[in-house]
Amino acid sequence: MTAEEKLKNDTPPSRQVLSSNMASLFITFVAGMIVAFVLQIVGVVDLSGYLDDIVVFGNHTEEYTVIVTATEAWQNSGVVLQAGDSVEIEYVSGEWRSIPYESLYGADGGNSHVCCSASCAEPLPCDPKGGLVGQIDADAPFFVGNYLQFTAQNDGPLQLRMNDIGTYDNEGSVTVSITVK
Ligand SMILES: [Ca+2]
Repeated sequence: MTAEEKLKNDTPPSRQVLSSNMASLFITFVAGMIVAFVLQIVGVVDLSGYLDDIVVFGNHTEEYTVIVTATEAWQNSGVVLQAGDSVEIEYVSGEWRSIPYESLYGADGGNSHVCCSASCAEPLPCDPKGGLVGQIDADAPFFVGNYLQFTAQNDGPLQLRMNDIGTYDNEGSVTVSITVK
């Protein structure tokens, strides 16, 4: 009898079963993590931009809480809209700024610079650089600020960002609530 066989014989059956179940659970857990990771890599789900508090009500109203960071360009909110959806985006909390040393402000952009000339590269040059802007898929961007209600004109993922191109020197983040009916 090898040492391994002896160990197995010496181990009570109940412990062998427990050990087997634990191994199955662990393998299932690891497999689940791998699937979630792969889905994130291929863009089927975006786990980075939003919290896990998605609530679905009986009347098909969905609420999402999303964090938008100042230092990244367009961020997938994780909310996929369909044409005809009634959408509300509301600033909840958080502060950010589009350049160092200016005062922090919320999603309305405070008194941040408005560029508004032919050379400007912001998504919406005639709105404050520090304001929250949105976009469905790669369509025309729109200003969100502290609150926006609109009807989606086309299908696609809702994307959000600060209305600033030079994101490298930005700071902070804002949290918004998104309601889709
Ligand atoms: Ca900036």
